[in-house]
Amino acid sequence: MSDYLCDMSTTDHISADRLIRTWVACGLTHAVVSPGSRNAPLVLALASHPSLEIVVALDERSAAHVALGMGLQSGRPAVVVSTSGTAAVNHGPAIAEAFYQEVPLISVTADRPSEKRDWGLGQSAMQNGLFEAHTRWSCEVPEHQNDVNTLDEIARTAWRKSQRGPVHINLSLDEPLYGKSKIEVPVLASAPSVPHVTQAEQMPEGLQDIVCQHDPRILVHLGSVALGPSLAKEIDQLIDRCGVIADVFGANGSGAESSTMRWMCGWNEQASNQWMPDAVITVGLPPMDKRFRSLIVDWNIPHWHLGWDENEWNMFGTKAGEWRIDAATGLQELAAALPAFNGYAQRWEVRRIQLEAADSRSRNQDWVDFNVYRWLAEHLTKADRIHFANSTSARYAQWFQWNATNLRANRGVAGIDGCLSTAVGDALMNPEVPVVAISGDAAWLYDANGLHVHPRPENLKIIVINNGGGNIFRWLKGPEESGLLERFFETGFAENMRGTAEQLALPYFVANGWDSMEEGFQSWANNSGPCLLEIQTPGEASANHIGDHCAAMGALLRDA
Ligand SMILES: Cc1ncc(C[n+]2csc(CCOP(=O)(O)OP(=O)(O)O)c2C)c(N)n1
Ligand SMILES: [Mg+2]
Repeated sequence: MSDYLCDMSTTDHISADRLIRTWVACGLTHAVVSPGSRNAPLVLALASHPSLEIVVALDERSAAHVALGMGLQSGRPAVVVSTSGTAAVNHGPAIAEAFYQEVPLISVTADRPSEKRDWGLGQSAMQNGLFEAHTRWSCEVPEHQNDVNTLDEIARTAWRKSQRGPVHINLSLDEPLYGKSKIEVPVLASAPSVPHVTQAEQMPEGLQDIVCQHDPRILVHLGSVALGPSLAKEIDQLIDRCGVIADVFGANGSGAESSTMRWMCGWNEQASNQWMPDAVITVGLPPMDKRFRSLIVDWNIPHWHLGWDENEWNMFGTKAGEWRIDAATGLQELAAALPAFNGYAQRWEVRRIQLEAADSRSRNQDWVDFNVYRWLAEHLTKADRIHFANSTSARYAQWFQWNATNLRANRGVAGIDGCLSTAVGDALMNPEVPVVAISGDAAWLYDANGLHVHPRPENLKIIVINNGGGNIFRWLKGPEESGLLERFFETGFAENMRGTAEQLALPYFVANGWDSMEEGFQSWANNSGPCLLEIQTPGEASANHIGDHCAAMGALLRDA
């Protein structure tokens, strides 16, 4: 980027102005601000850049998730700015999520001058180092820090470190907060370049030894991958060469099995012995399904993780090493190193075909969540991106083929607290493509604040599956056995979402059976702006159905 000149009037707080201007020079295009006074200098500084898209979000928890959503597709950080006190603390959930998903994000929290922090003033909290555990880098900038070189260095470091996840800057700002000055000086001789250049590694030796064996038994698990395009092409190259399970949040559209839950239908000890590989290679986030993870733990086989990720998880307790390489390139190299025909891979392919046959033979037309998601997968043809909220939505997503370029879910920490806001950020960052958010009722109620934003994304549509609370708690044995399922776990909070939709001025459509589904969906699909389709389903029947369906598939597979 060439020299950057700013001749608008900006804040007279040099630190706020300088940080923002350096980030603009680095390539900042989007910022999210929440109302407050302490952060006014940052807001004035942002507003002095006409090229910036600035979104105002009421709720800081949503604001930070919106910024996370903006970083998803672009791989560039958005800056999210809050005032002091609990406002700042509310950036926490999105920071934790961005940390584990490794999504770029810059959080700037305004603070009181350090000498006044223990005066017991209103709206103050311990903000210094607040997010240290979940940031790639954090920094305290005192109110008297006016040295432009130091500020440039801080801004550049933040920008560079944020390529791998969130950074946090706690910026002290003293009153008066609303003063302006006109600045007409060149900001930077040249914009800082912050490429992340690291040498890709060769395949680790121990893994090479296994790959080079006669007919190796290798299992690749691709989990959720937040950034970049779908890895479907790379996964498809592996299907004939090893066993592959590929999460739709990493490789939507691949021919590999995506649901570990489906893959384990009818599972027993004999199957476990039969399918045990010599090594497991993971890419992206860990498997979603606890049962599948336990299976790999029980297998007790060497595990390599492929990718640049910083998390370095020992997912199964048998970590043999990391293969530090770009995920797409690593998968291609793995495919090239494996023989073109592999007996173990063939058995996987046979199993996948059997699974599909058993799955379709076990289906019926009951009005339950499983069939609703299936119907949506078949009918949602105009979405470029689909965001699934956590809980059963993210799990049903794995069962079906979705007609979209990318599927997303906040699988870093798997919270229900920012799923919609993340989709809002993605939609705002990419106004030219249709974005759909599919959420459970609790996740929707939790995060509807994500729509208290200006401007609102015109390209986002929402579907809420209202099954009367957290249906996932009916998938587990514990809540039911405790006798406390409905009161403390499932806890449905709203009969319907009409009121929430009205409050948010969202056109509202509802379906509560197959008769109303077609019409509700078409009205929703034909509505030109943001709107909500609520699909009301029976919770108990939906939970029973998925259990029965897996059992029916299991019986068919055992007979196969
Ligand atoms: C912030 C946060 N709080 C609590 C949880 C635990 N939790 C997981 S799923 C869930 C219920 C989700 O219900 P809903 O959105 O209706 O989805 P469903 O299970 O019905 O698909 C809860 C409370 C969580 N994941 N994140
Ligand atoms: Mg629900």
